[in-house]
Amino acid sequence: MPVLMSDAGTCGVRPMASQHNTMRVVGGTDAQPGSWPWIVSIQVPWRRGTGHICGGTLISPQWVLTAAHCFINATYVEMWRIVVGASSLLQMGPEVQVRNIKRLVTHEHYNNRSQRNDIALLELDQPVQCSYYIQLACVPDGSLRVSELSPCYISGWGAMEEGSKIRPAILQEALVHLIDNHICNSSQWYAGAVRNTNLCAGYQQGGIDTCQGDSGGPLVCKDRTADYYWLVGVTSWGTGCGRAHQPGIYTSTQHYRDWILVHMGLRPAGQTSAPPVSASGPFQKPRPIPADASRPGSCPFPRNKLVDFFALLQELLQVIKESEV
Ligand code: 4AZ
Repeated sequence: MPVLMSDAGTCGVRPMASQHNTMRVVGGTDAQPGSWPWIVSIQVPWRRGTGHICGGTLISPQWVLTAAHCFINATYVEMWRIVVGASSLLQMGPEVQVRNIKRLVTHEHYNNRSQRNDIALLELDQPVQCSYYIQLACVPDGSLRVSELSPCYISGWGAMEEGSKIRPAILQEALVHLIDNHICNSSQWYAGAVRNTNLCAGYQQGGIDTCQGDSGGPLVCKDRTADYYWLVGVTSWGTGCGRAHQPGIYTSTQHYRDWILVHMGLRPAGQTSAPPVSASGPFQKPRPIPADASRPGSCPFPRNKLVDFFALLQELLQVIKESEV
């Protein structure tokens, strides 16, 4: 039998994206349902409104990657809600799956003054089932040349204006540019506060940015050669929102891939990854973080994407056949 995919399934695909033109956050637009199938809303049920406080990203059926600073002074974390597969937080359809947190792992060297190592993992009480609305993001290793990727997108249910207390019901998305850390660290910008474990993304002139409530959520970039997305950043900090020369700062996930694997129990501590040459370089393949072998739930490649692929292949064969006669 021909094997089309590994047991680990897939990551970084947007099964619903063909349904809309791929074309707030500040300066963003409403995302279509299923546009960003790895984003989750982290909610504190006893807070007013939806209780949304941070975003996060599904990286395996039972694990969410988010920001450590979302959990400063957190209490009763096991009662918080993780909402997966949603677009509107006020009208959640049958595609939405809600989980509780079984375990919170914040980075052991997170510093809340410098925001160094602003990264955390959440283990869900039950794995989610992947669907057209729920997919895993791909976490790159150190060999991916992230600065060469584009386009890149931010998304979240955070404030649409700096200082605003109103939160959008519908997920907001925006296109952003990666900005070189040297530029971000110049004197009129962040003057050296941006580390090499950070990414800087947005616009020199401001206007489009993440904001309060977007923290922990994804910064993703499309692979250069194929139709899938890499989770390159976790929304971390910035001065205000949408200000000129003060773009959003993200925790660079590729620097933490080993930390992630160790804390998910998938790699013994101390063992560092030296990816085989075939798996490295800009053409790194999208590898989902493998699911715990003792538990169900990989993310199968979406059927409609395979159907699209075979339809295209058939068309191509037809063209070749016709050009031969
Ligand atoms: C925040 O407070 C926050 N403009 C997140 C992102 C940015 C600023 C603040 C970036 O969670």
